[in-house]
Amino acid sequence: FEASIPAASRDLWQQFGVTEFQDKEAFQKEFIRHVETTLARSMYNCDDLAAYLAASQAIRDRLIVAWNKTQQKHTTKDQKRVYYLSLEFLMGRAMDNAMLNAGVKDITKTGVDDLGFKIEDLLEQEPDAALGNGGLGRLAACFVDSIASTNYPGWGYGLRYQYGIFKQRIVDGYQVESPDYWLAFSNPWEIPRYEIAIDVMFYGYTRKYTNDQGKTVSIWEGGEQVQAIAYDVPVPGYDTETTNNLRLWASKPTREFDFEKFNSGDYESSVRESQKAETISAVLYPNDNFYSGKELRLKQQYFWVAASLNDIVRRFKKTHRPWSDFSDQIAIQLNDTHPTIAIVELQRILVDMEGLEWDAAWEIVTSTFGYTNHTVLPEALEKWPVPLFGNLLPRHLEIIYNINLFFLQKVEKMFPKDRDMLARVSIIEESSPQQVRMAYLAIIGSHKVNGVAELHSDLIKTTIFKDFVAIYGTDKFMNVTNGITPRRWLHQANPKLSELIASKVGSYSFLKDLTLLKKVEPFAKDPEFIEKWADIKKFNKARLAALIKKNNGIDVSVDALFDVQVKRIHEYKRQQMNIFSVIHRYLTIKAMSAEEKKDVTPRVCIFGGKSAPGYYMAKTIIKLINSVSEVVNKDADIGDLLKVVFIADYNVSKAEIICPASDISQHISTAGTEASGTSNMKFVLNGGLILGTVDGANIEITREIGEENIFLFGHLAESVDDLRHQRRFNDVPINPDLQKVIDAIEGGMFGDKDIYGSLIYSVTGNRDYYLVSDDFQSYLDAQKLVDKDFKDKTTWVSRCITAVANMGFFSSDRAINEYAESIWNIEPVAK
Ligand code: Z57
Repeated sequence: FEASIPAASRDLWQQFGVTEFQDKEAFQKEFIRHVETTLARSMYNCDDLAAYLAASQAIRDRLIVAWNKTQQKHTTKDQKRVYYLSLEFLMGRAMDNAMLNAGVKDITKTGVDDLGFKIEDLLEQEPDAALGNGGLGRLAACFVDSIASTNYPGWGYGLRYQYGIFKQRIVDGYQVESPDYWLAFSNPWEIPRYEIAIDVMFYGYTRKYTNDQGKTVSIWEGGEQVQAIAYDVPVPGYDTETTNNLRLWASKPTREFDFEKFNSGDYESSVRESQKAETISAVLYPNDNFYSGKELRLKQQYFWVAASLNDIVRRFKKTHRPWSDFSDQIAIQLNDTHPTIAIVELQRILVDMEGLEWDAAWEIVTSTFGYTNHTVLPEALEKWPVPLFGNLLPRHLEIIYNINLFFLQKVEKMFPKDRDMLARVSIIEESSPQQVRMAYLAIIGSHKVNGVAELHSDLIKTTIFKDFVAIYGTDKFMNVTNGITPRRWLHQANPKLSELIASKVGSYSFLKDLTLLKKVEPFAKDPEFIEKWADIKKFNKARLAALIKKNNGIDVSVDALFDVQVKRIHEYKRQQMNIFSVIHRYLTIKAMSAEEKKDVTPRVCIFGGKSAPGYYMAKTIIKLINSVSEVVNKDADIGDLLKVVFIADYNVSKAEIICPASDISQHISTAGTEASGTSNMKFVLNGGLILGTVDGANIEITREIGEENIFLFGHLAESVDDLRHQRRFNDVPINPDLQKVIDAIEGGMFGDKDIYGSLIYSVTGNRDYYLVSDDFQSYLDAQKLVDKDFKDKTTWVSRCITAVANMGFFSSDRAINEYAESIWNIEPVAK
């Protein structure tokens, strides 16, 4: 490598090499140095923000040293690597995680303490890195943590959005969005790599010409160029030196922007044009489980994919291996269809730029990619209009037509008698305009396709991808059940519970091998242990109660049952059903005598979650929750028997407070609609029980923890089609308890009834697509059982302990090991 130091000077480099701080004093020295130099402040003007920035700079230095060592080692060992392509990485805060994983939590805590700060206050200063919407983005964050913690060589590739998911405020009961400019006070957790600048083209046209071998080839002449600048985020593994890389791309104008205008004297408009380049990576699209075919979104996808592939190919070419080695060195995982254009881009690089034959190139492509599907909801499946696609990426569209042609020829040979098959599986949907079906392209271009929980993986094989199973056989389709990182979601979020568990396991080894939780199972019957467990739950509930008091001004009792539903607001997740049942509870309590009220289990119903800004129905649900909260909380007849709280701006760092504080959390999607869910895992791991439907990972959680430790209700996935049909074409009466709730809303109990017209119609009309009415009775029955069981505190806590003891399977380390073995074919890097 040209820039490496001559042998004669290397001793000196080694002698003065950076060392990581090993004790409190060394940390404090670094801290003060950063306050006084990096921040140009002093002990006379160092507030919590400056102290957070200085501490994070000191920790960042450590991460960078480890990052360098890891990258050097991985380059030398030259093993196969995985690249995880995700448009979302919902990382949350970095500092606490970095301290924990690097094993410097104690020395930094006491270190800042001596200097006049509280570590908790400093941690609070950090804005969340909220570069994601919900489950899919958080899964990617847990996965990079696990890839590092299990010592696999792997990078994440994503976009460095300047604006993360919007901030949510509640004004007059309604959601109001404001921009999340998370980079305002600089970001110590990234390393800008201005020298890694990759040109990315858009638009233009393709030109055919005859090459040296007399072959007619097509070449893309781009019309617009932007630059991708790399920003590297170190991802430290837990209790290991391995520090992997998350490379996020930012868009910048190219140096030679619009020279013609520039030279013709139109300076201002030339600069204005060039600034447009920066909008590509400016903002995260705020939709979860919903596709909206905006050109800028496709631009983001190609920009990020082109930069990442260019980077990957460049790294591969430095090894001087033959192209046939490509997939022995590189695995690329597609997180949903968002990066599917990578399949086409790699084929283009190999054929158009590197001169490989089509078939040889296609073999490399298909053995490199794996595709993870995260949803069966039709409105979430990406389909790009052909005219839009061909205009932005003309050469890619040609290549897609070729891929499709060869694929359909194969299918025709296999199924000569099935006349509709070709139209059904074609990458191009024959609608007007025609559409490119990205999921089909992803399947055809990958060697493995996986769903994210068992039910979901079965469903994709029998519904949306049925024909592809007939074509490729079942081996191509598999399941990898999601998981969560126990570092953040147990130890960081719930240090007291982690400590209690460690006291019985004998060490914190369960944070690396979560199946060791099994060792606490015998203590589910130990009164002393039960009492300690209950105290910790109470402590965590008090922590959440304080947050609620601060944010909502509502007093809640820690003795009440904390009932939590926090997740993106979506009709399929059925927050509307939850709030309807809260109204039912309110009406029931209101009708009770003083004597009857004595039997009521006091409850705090806690909601949280963002609605996509343009999702009218979800916004109406938020408004209803807040209106109910308003009425119920001030009703003197109710007192502490029922409180309703909507926690604004639910995000990763709020989840870290909320998950440890729940007694019951709700995961109540219509059966077959929630691919997996991952917050269900977080809540159980923190000692709460689930009220849920037979859907997604709830099913596997039940299998692991035992059906006596979960409250399941509702119709099964297999009945959903039929129930929808019944309601659509026969006169199915609405559930009478639900009718009472609707009467109350229509009677104006929660303000202007007209606000809720369409919401009410969505469950009473002849549609009720999400089966709220069909499941309502069974839901209320399950709620009743929860109320009853919560009264027996000892048994309740005992069930929670048993549940936690059996959650080992849901570590994202397990999920990553499954991907590594059955899809990526990669090995951990030895010490
Ligand atoms: C998203 O958060 C998920 C799926 C999507 O297709 C999109 Br777009 C966003 C979620 C699923 O809804 C969850 O059920 C799942 O647990 C999560 O992805 C991670 O797999």
